[in-house]
This record gives sequence, structure tokens and C-alpha cells, in this order.
Amino acid sequence: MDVKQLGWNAHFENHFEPCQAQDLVPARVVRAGGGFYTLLNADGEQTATLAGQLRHASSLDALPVVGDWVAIDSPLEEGIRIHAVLPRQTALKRAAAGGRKGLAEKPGVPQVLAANVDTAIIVSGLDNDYNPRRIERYLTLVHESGAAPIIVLNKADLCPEWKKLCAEVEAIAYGIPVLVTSAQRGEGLDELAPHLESGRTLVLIGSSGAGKSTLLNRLTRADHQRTSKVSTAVGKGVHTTTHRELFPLPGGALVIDTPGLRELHLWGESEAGLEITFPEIVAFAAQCRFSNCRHESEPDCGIRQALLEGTLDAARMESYLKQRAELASAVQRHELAAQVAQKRKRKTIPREEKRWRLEDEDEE
Ligand SMILES: Nc1nc2c(ncn2[C@@H]2O[C@H](COP(=O)(O)OP(=O)(O)O)[C@@H](O)[C@H]2O)c(=O)[nH]1
Ligand SMILES: [Mg+2]
Ligand SMILES: [Zn+2]
Repeated sequence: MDVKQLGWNAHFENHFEPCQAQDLVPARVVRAGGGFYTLLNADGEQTATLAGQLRHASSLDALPVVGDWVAIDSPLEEGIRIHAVLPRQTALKRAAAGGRKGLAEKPGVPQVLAANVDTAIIVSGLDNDYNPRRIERYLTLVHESGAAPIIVLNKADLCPEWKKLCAEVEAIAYGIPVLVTSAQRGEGLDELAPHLESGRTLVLIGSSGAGKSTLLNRLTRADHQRTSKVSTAVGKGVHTTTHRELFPLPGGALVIDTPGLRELHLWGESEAGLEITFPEIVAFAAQCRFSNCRHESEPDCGIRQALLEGTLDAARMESYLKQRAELASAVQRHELAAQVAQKRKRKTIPREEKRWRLEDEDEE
């Protein structure tokens, strides 16, 4: 397979130059776990491990994840090793949940869910999974990543009032495409076609049971990822995707399937992504008399005025404030963690990586 078909472009070409000089070759990570990486490049699929300098990387987000471009030994070598991760064009990150065994001590570390994604498909079921506030969280995650979002409202076959819910989501999507599908029946998927050009990378994100793997199977017409049986009592899947993996589609696009996130704690170094999710709040806040208005008791507050007049939805404002607080605390914890890491450099990354893997397996 030609590397261009795997998403290789001028950005990676430029950054690869020093690696080229060392006789390394590029490859894309299709799956990562347990210290082993499944890679794809012109030579086909191969398995690699980390070279020493990467194993001692100072931060967890420096390790390869699905979608990354890496520099590896030429295929003639025995025991292929990854020597470098090329700078990411986009990265979907969440904040470590904390509170769980092993992670509690590292709550300031962002976890990279997928790298070099062009388009993120936020899949939401039109059954009891439906929750506009959760869609807003995923939107911030995607906006923060640099990828372009698409919202897919799936399981339309189970929801007679899909038109109403679609309109509700369109009202908070501000121009982001909203598709209504039944992955199970293969309906509504045609509108994805323009996003599936050869060499483009997409990721499927959303709750467990929303229909991500079913959608992927429809797109590949093959049973790549096991889909789950729905337990009728709760309407949720019982067997789920346990790892992130990149699948090349017959048409040339590349799709990363992911397990549902048990918890989505937002991560971001600024409020840029948040502001794209809530453009109306940014606009109303611009009308506040004070630029540092907290929208609490200050006079001439554009936000409180809009809430009073009903032009700003109180649920949106609540959602915005919650996300903003979360982003702020993520940054704070990150700064704290960075200080700690600075003190004890060269910590044992491989063990931590194992923890992340365990975390993944329990997602949702
Ligand atoms: N009725 C209905 N069920 C669906 C649809 N899409 C997926 N499912 C079912 O929902 C369950 C979870 O699907 P799955 O693809 O595993 O969800 P994932 O966890 O997001 O990957 C499976 O039983 C699917 O058959 C749909 O459009 N309509
Ligand atoms: Mg799945
Ligand atoms: Zn204000």
C-alpha cells in the first residue's frame, strides 16, 4: 500500500527528513497495546516495540497511539523498533479520569485517544443514549483536537421522533453536519461518502452501544470489529470494542474504531475548542460591560440579559460553565504534574502504558 493512501502528506514528509538520514522508514500505527504496536506501511503490516529513547520518554503523550506516524527500522532488521513519533497534525485528548487505581496519582496527564485524524464522527444513539449535553462535550473534545466533527444520530429505526431530535441537535451544531442513520439497516450512510476520500483519516467516537462498530462494518462491508448484543433491560451493549484500531476502507479512507469512554473528562490547553462549541455564549459575553465579567452580579451583563430574555438557553450555559471548569482544572493538574515530573525525570513509562491499556479495556 502506498503511504499516501495511509494519510502520508507533506507535513510528515518534512518532519521525517532527519529520520530518513538514519535509514529509518515511516509507518502508521493501526493498533497499540501492551508495549506492542501494529504498523502499516508500503511493506504491509508488521509488529514493533519501542526503542530505548522512546521508552524513556518524559511524558506519556509522547508515546505512539493509533493514527500516529512513526519512524522504524528498515524491514531488513530483526525485531523492528520505533525510534520516533512524528509531530501530530491533530490529536484527540482527554484528561485522565483520576480516582481509579493507578491513575489517581497521575490525574494531570492528558491521554491521547487518536492522532492525525481529519474527521471525527460523533456517534450518538437516538435511543436512551441521546443526550445533547454529551454531544456538546464530544464537540469540545473534537474542536480542541484540530479535527473536523460530524454528528451521526444513529438508530433512527428505533426513534419515531427522529426529526425533532435532529432539529434539536442542529440547533446546537452551528453548521456542523448532522446525519441521521440506521447503521443496522444501512440507511442514511450515503451522506458520509464525501468524507471518505482516499487517504483521509476518520475516527468513530461516542458511547458504548451507540453503533460505532456497526457503522464501521457497514462501511467496510466486513465484520472487522465485533458489535455488541444489546441487553434489552438497559439498551446497552454487553460485548464491546475494547481497543482502538485503524481500518482501511475499500474506498481508501481510514477509520479508527474506539471503545466508548466510561468517562470523558475534557482536556485542553486553552478555551479555544470550548468557544467553538458555544459560539452564541461568546457573542453574548462580548456584550458584557466588563471584559472580565463573571456573569454573576456585574452590571450590564450580556449573558444574564440573554438568559433573562430567553435568547440564551440556560442548559447550554450550564453545560458551558461545567466544561470550562473542567478544562481549567485539567490545565491546573497538568501544570502540577509537570512540576512533579520535572523533579523525578525518567520515570517508568512502560508500566504506565500498561495501566492505560487496562483502563482502555474497561472503557464504558
Ligand atoms: N436498532 C438499531 N440497532 C443498532 C443500530 N446500530 C447498531 N445497533 C445495535 O446496537 C448494538 C451496539 O452496536 P455496536 O456497533 O457494537 O456499538 P458500539 O459500542 O458503538 O460499537 C448492537 O446490538 C447493534 O446491532 C441501528 O441503527 N439500529
Ligand atoms: Mg464498538
Ligand atoms: Zn457578563
